[in-house]
Formats: sequence, structure tokens, C-alpha cells
Amino acid sequence: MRTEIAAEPYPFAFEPARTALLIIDMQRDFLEPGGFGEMLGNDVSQLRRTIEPNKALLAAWRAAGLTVIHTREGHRPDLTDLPHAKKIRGRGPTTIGDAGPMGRILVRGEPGHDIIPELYPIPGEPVIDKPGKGAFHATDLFQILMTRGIARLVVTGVTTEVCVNTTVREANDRGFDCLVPEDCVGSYFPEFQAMGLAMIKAQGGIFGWVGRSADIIGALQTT
Ligand code: C5J
Repeated sequence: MRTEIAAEPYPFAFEPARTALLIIDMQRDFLEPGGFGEMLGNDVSQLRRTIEPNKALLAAWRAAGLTVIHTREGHRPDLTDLPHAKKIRGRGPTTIGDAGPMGRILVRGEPGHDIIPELYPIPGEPVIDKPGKGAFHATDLFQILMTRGIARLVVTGVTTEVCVNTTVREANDRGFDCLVPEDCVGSYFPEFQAMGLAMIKAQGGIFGWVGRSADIIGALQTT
């Protein structure tokens, strides 16, 4: 059944059964001290306000029996998928692959690479391991969405202007309509949060729609 919710630049219409909740990189490395986010000089507490809204949306999405997909940014333990440019970016004393308080930074299988306990995937929810910022680059996400007949995405997670924006742009070019609930995405920088959302919904929704999780949850409960 098709439903419509308030969003900018205009209402977002979607068929829940053909819409996936795509949760981007809600990993300890970005949201907890001692990980990749802090290594880059960021105040990770800035992102933590996204946890409760994501929890509520995830619970509603699961209760409705809809598709949930999680992503994690990170690299193989041997770092063969880590471009040199990414390894040395930032010129910090500690870089991707080095040891940190939550294990090797941004490396698959390490504690810091895992999804935060509050939003931990349950069996049946695909987890996409991505080496880049966009969730479509060098992953099988597109194949999974096609197999499940997904036409629209609700994209949440961190960070708004980096992996969320890159993924929304990739998805838009592949023909998916994307809705981004603003309370479920976060940035280390308030100005990038605002501009990251503005860029998505500008020019008639050039990359997608921006809404709020309460409206999505309300629509799921009444559909
Ligand atoms: C970053 C991400 N910010 N998940 N990654 O490096 O947005």
C-alpha cells in the first residue's frame, strides 16, 4: 500500500514493502571515543543524539516487517583495499589500520568497526561492508536491493555530509528515491549538518527528500 508523508521539498510518497531502511555506518569507530572519528580530531559526542531516533525508527521498521540494511565503513585486515591516499589523509600520528583503544582503526573484525550495540543488526538484516564513503562503491548493495524489489530508500546514519550524502547521491543516480530523516543523521559539524541536508533537498529535491522520523513512524503505524 502506498503512503505519503510530510517532507521537503514536497511530500514523500512510498510503498513500505518496496522501501528499505538503510542505516549508514553507525559504528563504534564513529560514535565512541578512541575510534576513527576521534582520530580525525572530531568530538564524537556530536553524533550521539542520532541514536535514540534511529532506535525508534528501526524498531518501527522491524515491527512492520520491512527491509533493513546496515553498512559499515572499513578495510580488510591486510589493508589491500585501502588506497594509499586514504591511509595518509589527515597526516595524523595514528591512521587507518593502526592500533587504537577499540582495536585496529577502521579494520573489519575489530571492536571499533562493529555497529553500536543500540542498533545492532538482527539475523536476516544484510550488513554491507564498504571500503569507501558511498554504500554502492565496491559492494553488492545494488544487487541486494534489486533482488528484494526495492525502489526507495530511507537513509539514516553518519555522517550527514560524508557517507550519507555520498550514498544518497549514488542511489539517486541509480534511480532510487531517497528520504533522509534529519533527526536520524548526524555530523561532527553543525554547519555541515545543515548544508548536507540543504544540498539534498535543494532544486526541487535534486538528490532526494528530507523529513523527520516521527512522520515515517506515524505512517508505518497507520498503513
Ligand atoms: C567518514 C562516514 N566521515 N561514515 N565516514 O569518514 O561518514
